[in-house]
Amino acid sequence: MYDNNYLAQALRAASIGHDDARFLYNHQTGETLAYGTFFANAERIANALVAAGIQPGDRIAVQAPKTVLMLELYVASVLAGAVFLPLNTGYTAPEVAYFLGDARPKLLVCDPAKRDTLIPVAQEAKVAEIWTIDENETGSLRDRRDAQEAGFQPVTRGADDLAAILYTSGTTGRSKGAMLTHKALASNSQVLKDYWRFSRKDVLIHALPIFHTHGLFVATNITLMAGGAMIFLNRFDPETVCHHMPEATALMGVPTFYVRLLQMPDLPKAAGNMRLFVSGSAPLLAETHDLWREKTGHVILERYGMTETNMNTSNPYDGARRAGTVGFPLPGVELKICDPETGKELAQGEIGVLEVRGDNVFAGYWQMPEKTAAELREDGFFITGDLGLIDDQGYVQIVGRGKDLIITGGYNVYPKEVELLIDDLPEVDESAVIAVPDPDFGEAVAAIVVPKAGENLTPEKIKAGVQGNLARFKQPRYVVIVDALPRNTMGKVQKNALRAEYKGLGASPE
Ligand code: MLC
Ligand code: AMP
Repeated sequence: MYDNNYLAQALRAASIGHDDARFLYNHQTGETLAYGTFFANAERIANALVAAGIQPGDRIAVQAPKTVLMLELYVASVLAGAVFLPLNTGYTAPEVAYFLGDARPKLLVCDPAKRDTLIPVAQEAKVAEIWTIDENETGSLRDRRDAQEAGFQPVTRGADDLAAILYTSGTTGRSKGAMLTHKALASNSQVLKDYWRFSRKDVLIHALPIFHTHGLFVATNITLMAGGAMIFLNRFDPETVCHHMPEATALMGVPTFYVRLLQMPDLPKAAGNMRLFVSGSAPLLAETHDLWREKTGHVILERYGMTETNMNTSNPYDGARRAGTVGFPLPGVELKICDPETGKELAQGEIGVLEVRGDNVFAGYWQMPEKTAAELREDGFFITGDLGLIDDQGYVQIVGRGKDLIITGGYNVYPKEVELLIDDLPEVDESAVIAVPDPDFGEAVAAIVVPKAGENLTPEKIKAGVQGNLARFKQPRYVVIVDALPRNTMGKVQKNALRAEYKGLGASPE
């Protein structure tokens, strides 16, 4: 089935002959969806896409709340040979304008509540079709799906064809679209399914957003490829997750999930029958790892990945899962530690930049050949920008980041993007945006701002000034007004000095 479409075939193989098996329990509606219905719905949507003129290779942008319909749209997009482009629901209209202008999708599917704001943005980017995801708006994705028959002959797609573009922020402030092929997605999920022993018996609690690698390509693809089931929550809520644990087997989350779950009195009892807890997208503190083991008897399995590469390393299923490490390179992934200046491979134990190569690695940045050439070597190794080492037992440890990046609750924020907006405010001379430790989100965004001479600048003015242009998670949680920024002899702002000076900000009340 779906034999001529590389990824669709991989996603469907395990459920052929099991159409009545449960794919998903929808916590929001209380409904259960069988595999057969899920794929029939995806086929209906694929028919609707083709009827609307979507051609192979066309981009389909989606900024919509987490619903099963969005998952069906993802699979429909694969079946129709289109390129799926999910967008963080937190992005403001100016941020969406950039993505649409860059990717030039033919269709935008959006939240009905955002339709009026997004129409002019989409028109500006010459997006041909704008559909709301659901609700009784005429022309919603749901209406179009329901007007179609199931049954769809997939568009032929091979290993190297694009299945998705995921935007990831860049150090210059301009986001880059990582182009992900059918093979990159299918091969990585296949490896993870086997490495983490996912099977038909598994029931995964799905509480992650589905516009990023973790929730879409790791959690969803693995479940589909194992023929397992998901308990699908529209957002993370520790109480609801605990409530569902007794009927589940696995959870995938960012470290903030585990920090918050540890505060639940019911956790030790609820976690009893679970078999696997996976953490990734940001560093898991050894303290959280240890507390989790103490309270639940389970050892969290930490893995390391990126939008550009999907998953690269994982702690073992059977062997020791070591706190503060991200385990071993996955089967099929080559990983080396290189000198940041020369790119030469370093000796075991030395700290350098992680470079990875394998089927999992992306095909380049959308319409950015220079950026692609700068980060993806001709021999196929991708320069991750993460700093780490391989210890004497082969475990990879991430010790820092060569790139100026903040990860807050699993979301990435590139300081440059925030600095550019703050610097544009009329009262501001300059700014530096840094990460400060945060007990809940791991890191929080802090802006250190120098006002223009004579200006009466307050933190509130800065926060209000960036609000309309930046997703909430990128907005500075802390703003400090200073007379000058520390600089080295070359005139470069010393962010390390700022990070040291303001490291206590996240511990004090806002
Ligand atoms: C929400 N807020 C955040 C935030 N999430 N601020 C900073 N960082 C975040 N991650 C804001 C809210 O808008 C709100 O603002 C305030 O913080 C408190 O919100 P909350 O109710 O506590 O947040 P909640 O909705 O519970 O969300 C927290 C979260 C969520 C951790 C559940 O952020 C989340 O699901 N993160 C997962 C991200 C993810 O999937 N990353 C994977 C990327 S893929 P206000 O103003 O209203 O108070 C990747 C590759 C890989 O990295 O390796 O996996
Ligand atoms: P993204 O661009 O959203 O895909 O984020 C990828 C980045 O998240 C990586 O480059 C790492 O810096 C970070 N990351 C992902 N998993 C881990 C982990 N387990 N430990 C430390 N950092 C991680």
